Amino acid sequence: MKRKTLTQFLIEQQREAGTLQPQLRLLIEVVARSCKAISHSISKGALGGVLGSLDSENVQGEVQKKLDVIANEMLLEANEWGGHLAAMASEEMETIHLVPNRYPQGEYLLLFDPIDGSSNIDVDLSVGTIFSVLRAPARVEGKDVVEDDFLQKGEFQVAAGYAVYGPQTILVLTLGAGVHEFTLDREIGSWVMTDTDMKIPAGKREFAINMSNARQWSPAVHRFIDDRVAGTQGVLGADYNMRWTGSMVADVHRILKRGGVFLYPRDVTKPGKVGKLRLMYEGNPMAMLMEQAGGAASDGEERIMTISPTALHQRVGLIMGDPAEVEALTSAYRN
Ligand code: AHM
Ligand code: MG
Repeated sequence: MKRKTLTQFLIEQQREAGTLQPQLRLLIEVVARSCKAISHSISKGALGGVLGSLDSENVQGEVQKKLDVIANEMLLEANEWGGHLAAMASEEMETIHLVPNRYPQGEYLLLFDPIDGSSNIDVDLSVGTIFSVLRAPARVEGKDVVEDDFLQKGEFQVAAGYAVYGPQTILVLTLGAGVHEFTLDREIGSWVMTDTDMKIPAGKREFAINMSNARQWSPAVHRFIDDRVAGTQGVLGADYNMRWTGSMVADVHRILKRGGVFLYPRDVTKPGKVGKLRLMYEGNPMAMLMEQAGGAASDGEERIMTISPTALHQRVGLIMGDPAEVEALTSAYRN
């Protein structure tokens, strides 16, 4: 069977399904091409001089890895000139990056985490790139884009996806009608479709959480995890497995392929009870993918996709994956 490339898939969506705007098609192609270049840089490792940290910190006060900055630059440069974007925002930049005046302005806004799980880079474990696409309301009205234009609920995303740089380099994408997977064929340099209409397998007993944060959990999360750790000796009467990679992209990809639930719950010892992960370029795109794959995503009380954002880098509690598991925990939060 001849497999479809990402380009063929996108052209089909544009021509036959009529569901994909040309600018959005170009945007996805350019992001995918950037992910290819990022994958290439990562795979060179020490030989390419790309490992290690810089002296700088990002807006979240986290030490930047060299690759955080390299990947951020690659995404900015590749996306500036095509005429498909009005502005970009990233985990690595304090404020938004407007497309320079010398280039045409497009209708879309792009948000990304250039390297997610960057603590894994230097030890050769999986990392990834996460992205989210919104419409630029200001462009439609002929105005300049400002940061507030980005503060849209996740349900307004028109596309979302991630690349995972693991044993294989894989791109997972949704345009709002199913989730599709493409594997990078390095010999021909193309993204080739390897899975389509992905659905999270139901009822798989596997959870992902950083157990070392237990002191920061709410009683509901404690109960949820205690029940699963008790296994056959507890109320659930079945054993559960745990996996934690330290890269959300890798954990989410595993959940899409073989089920389970991911948790980075709110830290109840912090004022405002915030989580670690960021809503706009981590929570929202992953929530859209999860829901498109038949899963669910919640902060414990509310669907991630309906949270009204108040800041570009706002943090959020995140519980996502198998809808039955998400419901089991959110109902515990309610009680
Ligand atoms: P990053 O975007 O700065 O790499 O941080 C996000 C990562 C997620 O990929 C992962 O789930 C989490 O941080 C791991 O956190 P921890 O160090 O608590 O295990
Ligand atoms: Mg991240």
